[in-house]
Amino acid sequence: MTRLTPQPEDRFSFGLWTVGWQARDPFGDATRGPLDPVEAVHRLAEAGAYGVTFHDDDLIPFESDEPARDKAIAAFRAALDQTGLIVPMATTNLFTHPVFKDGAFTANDRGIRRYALRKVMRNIDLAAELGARTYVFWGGREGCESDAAKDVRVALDRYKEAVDTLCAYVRDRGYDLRFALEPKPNEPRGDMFLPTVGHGLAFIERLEHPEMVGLNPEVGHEQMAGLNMVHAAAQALWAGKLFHIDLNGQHGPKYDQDLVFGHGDLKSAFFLVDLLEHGGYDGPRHFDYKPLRTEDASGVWASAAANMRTYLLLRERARAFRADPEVREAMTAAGVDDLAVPTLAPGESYADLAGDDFDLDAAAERGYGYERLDQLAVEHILGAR
Ligand code: GLT
Ligand code: MN
Ligand code: MN
Repeated sequence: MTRLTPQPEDRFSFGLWTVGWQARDPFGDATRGPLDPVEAVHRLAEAGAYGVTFHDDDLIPFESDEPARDKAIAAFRAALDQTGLIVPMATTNLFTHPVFKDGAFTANDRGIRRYALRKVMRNIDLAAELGARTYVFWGGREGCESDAAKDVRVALDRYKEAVDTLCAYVRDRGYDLRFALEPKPNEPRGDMFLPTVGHGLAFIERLEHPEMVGLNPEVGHEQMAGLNMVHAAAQALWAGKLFHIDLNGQHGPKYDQDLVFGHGDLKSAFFLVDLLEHGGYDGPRHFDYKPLRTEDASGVWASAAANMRTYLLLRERARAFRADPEVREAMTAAGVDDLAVPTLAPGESYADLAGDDFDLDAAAERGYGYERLDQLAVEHILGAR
C-alpha cells in the first residue's frame, strides 16, 4: 500500500524562508504577513517533516542585540524540543543587506569579505550547537553584470580562500559539519560564479579540504540553465558529493520559479526521485520552494504538504516502475544493464581490442527500444500501470 502521510523517516525538511516567504517580488509588495519561526516549527512537525533549516537572519533579525538574539534562539530551541524536529542544515544570508550588493566572499571590497566571514563563523557556531551536519553556501550575490567588474580568476581565488578559511574554522572547532555549495546560473546577479553542478565539482577539487565540501544542487537552478537535474544529481552522487539537495519545480530557462516539487517538469521529478531512492542518497529531502504569491496562510500549508505528498507519490511510482516485469524486460532489451559491464575485461588492455569478432552492420542496425521504455515510465507516472 502506498503511504502518503509523511513521516520523520522520510527525512523531509523545509527552510524557514520557504513557508515564511512573504511573497515580496521585484514588482510587488508582500502579500502575506511574517511567520514566527516557532509557529513554523510546530506546523512543519504537524505536517510530518523531520527537519527545519534556516539562514541566520531568518531566525535572528540582522544585527540584533545580544538579548534579542538569545531570546530568538531560546524560543526556537524550545519549539525544536517540543516537536522533536531537528536542524539538519543551516546557512548564512549573504545577499539581502545592501552591504552585500557586490558579493560577500568575492566582493571587491576587502572589508566586506572579512565581515562576511565573521557573519558565517558566528552562524556556524549556532548551527553546530543545534546539531546541523551540513552548512550550505548559496552565493546569491557572488557574480557580476559586467565582465569589466571582476576578474573571474581572481574572484575564484577569493571564493576558494573563503571556503578554505571556513574549513579551517570548522576543523579547529572540532565541529562535525560539512559544507555544501549551491550552484545557480543567474538571479539575483546577471551571472553568478559556480553557476552549475559541474562548475561546483571542478571548484571543490582545488580546495584545501575537498573532502569537507560537496554540493547542494537545486532542481530549478540546473533547469534555469537548460540542464538536466537528474544528470547533475547523478554526477554529484558519482563524485561522492551529493551532500544535500534542494527540491522544487521549474519550467525551463526563465526566472527562478521555486515552484512546489513536481509542479514544474514532472517527468524529471519522477526520474530524480527514482535516482535518490535507488542511488544511495540518504540525506534530507529538503524543499526549497516559494508558496505562490496568490496564497494565504492556508494555501501556504497546503503547498508545504503538496511537496511531501508529491515526493511520496513519485517514490511509490518509481518503485512500481522498477518492479514492473515489462520494464525489466524493456531495460534488458535496451541493454541498460550492459552498460555496467566494463569495456575491457579484467587483465585486458587496449592491445586486446584488436581482433574482436564484431558485426559492424548488425550493431549499426540495432534498435534500442527506448521509446517503449520511456512510454512505460510515462504510464507509471500517470498511474496507468
Ligand atoms: C534563497 C535561494 C535558495 C537558497 C537559499 C540558501 S536562500 O532563497 O533562492 O536557492 O537555497 O541560501
Ligand atoms: Mn531557487
Ligand atoms: Mn536553494
